[in-house]
Amino acid sequence: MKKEIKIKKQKRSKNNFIHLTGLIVSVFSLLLILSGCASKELSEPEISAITNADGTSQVTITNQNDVGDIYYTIDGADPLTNSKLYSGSFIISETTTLKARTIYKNVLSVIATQQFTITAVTTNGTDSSTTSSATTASSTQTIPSIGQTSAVFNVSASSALSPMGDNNYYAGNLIDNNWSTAWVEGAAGNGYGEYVAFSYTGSQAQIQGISIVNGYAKSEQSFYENGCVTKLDVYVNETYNQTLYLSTYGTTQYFDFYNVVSPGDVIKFVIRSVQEGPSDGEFDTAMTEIVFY
Ligand SMILES: [Ca+2]
Ligand SMILES: [Ca+2]
Repeated sequence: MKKEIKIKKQKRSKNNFIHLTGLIVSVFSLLLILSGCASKELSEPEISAITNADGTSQVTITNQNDVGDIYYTIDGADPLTNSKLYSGSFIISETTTLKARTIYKNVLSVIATQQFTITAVTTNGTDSSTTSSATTASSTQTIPSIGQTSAVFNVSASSALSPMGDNNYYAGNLIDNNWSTAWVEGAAGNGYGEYVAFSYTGSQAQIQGISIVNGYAKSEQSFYENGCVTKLDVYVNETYNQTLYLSTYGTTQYFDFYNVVSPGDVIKFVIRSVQEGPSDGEFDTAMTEIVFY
């Protein structure tokens, strides 16, 4: 009997050993899987921004991964874990470069970078003209430049909708840094072929991009009551440069536009297709802001 018990005990301990080995193998596999996850690449975070009426930018950064925290800097340095930890949207009120990345354990994502140019408007965008034809206004936009820190544009349009009540729809509304005002084309039809032209009156400057607020972005209602642009052809001094494909929403959209402009250069935006708003006898196509940076 004693012998039998011994044998049974031995068998049991052998089973335990097998179970223990299985457990170690499982734990080891789990560690391998976990370390595999940790070394996986992290996607860079997505930066989005809304320009406030006072010209400052409300910035939101979104983690594109299931794991990790977002760290960011606004002094040009590459973000690390000793940088600011992102905890919610924030305001940028000075021209600066925002850099952000996702960090999880020892894994760093690629850095997402966005240049913010806080525009200083020194002249108002109100037109003295009361006609609904070509209208002009000028604005000072701060852009990275060669030899100077600001650039001056005059803006004019092929047409503008006639003022209604206290509201006007002149081209100057594109450069007044105010989301409550918009340029609305005044031509018959949906605005195909209508344009706004920015003529540069500063000294030589380097432009890196264009930001556009499409449609009549004053309110959700004004946005849906007017058309917005889906395709905009850009011409520099009457030479075709590129076509911008705009999204049909009323927040800031950014486009690359590397160009050196000299005094007298004209950058023209021609409407090539639109998303029509409801017709009230005419289709009205609007844009709220265009800024070079
Ligand atoms: Ca405006
Ligand atoms: Ca029209």
